[in-house]
Amino acid sequence: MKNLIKTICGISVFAFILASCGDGGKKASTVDATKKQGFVKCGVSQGLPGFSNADESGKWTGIDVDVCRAVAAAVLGDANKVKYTPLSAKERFTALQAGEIDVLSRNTTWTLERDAAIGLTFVGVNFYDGQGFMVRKATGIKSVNDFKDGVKVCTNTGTTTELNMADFFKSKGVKYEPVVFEKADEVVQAYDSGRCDTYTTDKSGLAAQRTKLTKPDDHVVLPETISKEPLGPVVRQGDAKWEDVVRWSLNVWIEAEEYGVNSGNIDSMKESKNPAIQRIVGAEGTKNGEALGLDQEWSYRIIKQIGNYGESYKKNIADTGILPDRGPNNLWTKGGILYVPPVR
Ligand SMILES: N[C@@H](CCC(=O)N[C@@H](CS)C(=O)NCC(=O)O)C(=O)O
Repeated sequence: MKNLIKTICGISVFAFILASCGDGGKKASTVDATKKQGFVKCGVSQGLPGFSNADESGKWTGIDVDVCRAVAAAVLGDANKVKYTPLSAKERFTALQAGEIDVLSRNTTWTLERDAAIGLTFVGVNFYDGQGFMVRKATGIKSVNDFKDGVKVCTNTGTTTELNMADFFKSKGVKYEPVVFEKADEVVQAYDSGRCDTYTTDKSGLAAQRTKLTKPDDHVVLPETISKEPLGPVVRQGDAKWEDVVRWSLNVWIEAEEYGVNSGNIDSMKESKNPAIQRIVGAEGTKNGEALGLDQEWSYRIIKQIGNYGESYKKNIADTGILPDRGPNNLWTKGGILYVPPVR
């Protein structure tokens, strides 16, 4: 009997949760909470140059940081109104589930399990990546096919990297020795000090972390890519209004580049006769802000204060020498795969 009551209670609690969250969450209110607290609660990495990285004064920059800045510009009118919480790969999802942060923008791969089974929602992709391997040039290793039994592999725990690495070596029939750490800097140090034969993570991560090695030029990233790592911002499931705000802040940032709207020309673009551009800049009579529950200037502020996606890429990733070539992260109109739904 006791058990039966427990079960019934269990179900009713579950049903209650479903009833309150299962309507698509239009009434949940991270947008309102954000306005009240006056800043966006943004989860970032513990330091990954080009993506999310703090300088000595504590100023965060990077293409992942710019996603949170865009949301702050849209919702609060000021891209600087962001509180950053640095998180390891292992901590990041619990922090979002627990409400410690409201958006996770931290080189995080969109996978089925993360999207469907842990109460989270991926809103899009801000960087298309794939997993690679870095080795010391002196090893003479030129390809992943050169790895032999006993190869020591350094990486981060709580990542897709760990899983892909296991799949990869299994499929090759190579016995490998994983050397895993929670903090990325521990991985860098271990690899730099020679504890591992290779360092594996997203290729963007390898390019960024290579800059931290004692002698970056002594190392090379192998040509093969062993996985798909679409990286993008994540929110909690069940708050569709917030999800939409984050998704369309990301989309307009990318679409602005497609239509040649940037931080330098946006004021003159307000006079454009092209309806697509009028929608992107929030010109007179456009209704996108209203649809999102924001004002008409939400997208204007994103582009004016942060610039478009291309400007962010150039500043954070190309000009810093991390990945000068845009590769797949170029617009679909320029040979890449960046393609966002239309802002209309
Ligand atoms: N994209 C992969 C890997 C993400 C990841 O955490 N990579 C490490 C190595 S680049 C990292 O970001 N470290 C930075 C940090 O922990 O602050 C995932 O989502 O699981």
